[in-house]
Amino acid sequence: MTDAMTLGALADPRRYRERLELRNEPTEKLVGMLEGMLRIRFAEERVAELVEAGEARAPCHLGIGQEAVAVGVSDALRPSDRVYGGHRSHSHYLALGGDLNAMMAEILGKATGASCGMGGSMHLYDAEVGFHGSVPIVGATIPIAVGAALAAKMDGRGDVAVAYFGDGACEEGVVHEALNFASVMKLPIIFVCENNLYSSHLDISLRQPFDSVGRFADVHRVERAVVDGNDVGAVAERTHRLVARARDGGGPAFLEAVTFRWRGHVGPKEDIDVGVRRSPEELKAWKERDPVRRLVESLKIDRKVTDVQVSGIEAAIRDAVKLAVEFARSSPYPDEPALLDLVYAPSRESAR
Ligand SMILES: Cc1ncc(C[n+]2csc(CCOP(=O)(O)OP(=O)(O)O)c2C)c(N)n1
Repeated sequence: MTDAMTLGALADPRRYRERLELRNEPTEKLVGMLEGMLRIRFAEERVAELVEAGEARAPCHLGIGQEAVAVGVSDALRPSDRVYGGHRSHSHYLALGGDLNAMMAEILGKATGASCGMGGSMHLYDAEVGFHGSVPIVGATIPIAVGAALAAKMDGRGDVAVAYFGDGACEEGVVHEALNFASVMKLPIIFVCENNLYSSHLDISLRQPFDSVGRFADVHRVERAVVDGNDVGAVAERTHRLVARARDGGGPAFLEAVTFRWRGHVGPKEDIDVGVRRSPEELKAWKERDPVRRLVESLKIDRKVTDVQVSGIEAAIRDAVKLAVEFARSSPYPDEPALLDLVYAPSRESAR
């Protein structure tokens, strides 16, 4: 058993709780990251309430607690990059600047939603910000992201593709095919694995001989990095390096961000009575490694961002979330013809 196989202290929720090392990042940028994480957290907390109230009826997989990964990764991206997600992708979409109104409307099944109300929480899409889609089938967007990386390489403009997935997805063969192909073709893609130590209700120790899934990158000669996924600055710093390398023709990379989701696999509850080995103590410990709290406390100490400023940011984001829900509620459901009209892209003839 080597260090390359195991996450060690990174998987221990009693570690890595200290305030963040903010390096020389400008305060403005760090506050932007805080806003990004709060936007995701408050939006998802509201989604949880809508699910509990029976108003949101599509299955919703919440990533509360994992916000630093998407926000850190997105810091290194530009709108012409091509990003793909999965079933737990509210954060990936929002961190790129995905439209909050369109997300809430999609979750409520409305025609103004990101997928015209046809897909729900797991079918988000906003090509303008570089989010080219999420689907529920575990691992399914990874080969599509590899194809997008091949296209980006052929276009020659230095764009990259990003595939987000979880540790459970690494148990799908397609991940290994994708890593192999990306390596052989030296594609500009970053495989971002949010290792939250669970697949559905199963702890990783019951599914894998080792807890670091980044080890799969090694065998395909793909550059690999492991990072504390609850440290937004560390995620951003690592991603910047890997993205710069990929833009420069250096080939693919695998970023394993270690984190934890506070809610159950699907739905609003914490599921401490469902998960195998998911205990109240473990969850409590992970909540203390909260990526939002760590950044707020660090900002307050190092940059003299005041409580009043933080409260102002929180209030503005809560307002935006409230307005998004109102927008979604007041939007119409898709009309009947949309059921067939939206199945295929328009033909060239009808698009003319
Ligand atoms: C191909 C396929 N197999 C199984 C499922 C059921 N399923 C949905 S999410 C999930 C767990 C995925 O775990 P992970 O990839 O670690 O992501 P996380 O849920 O932790 O974010 C499973 C088994 C599915 N949607 N698709």
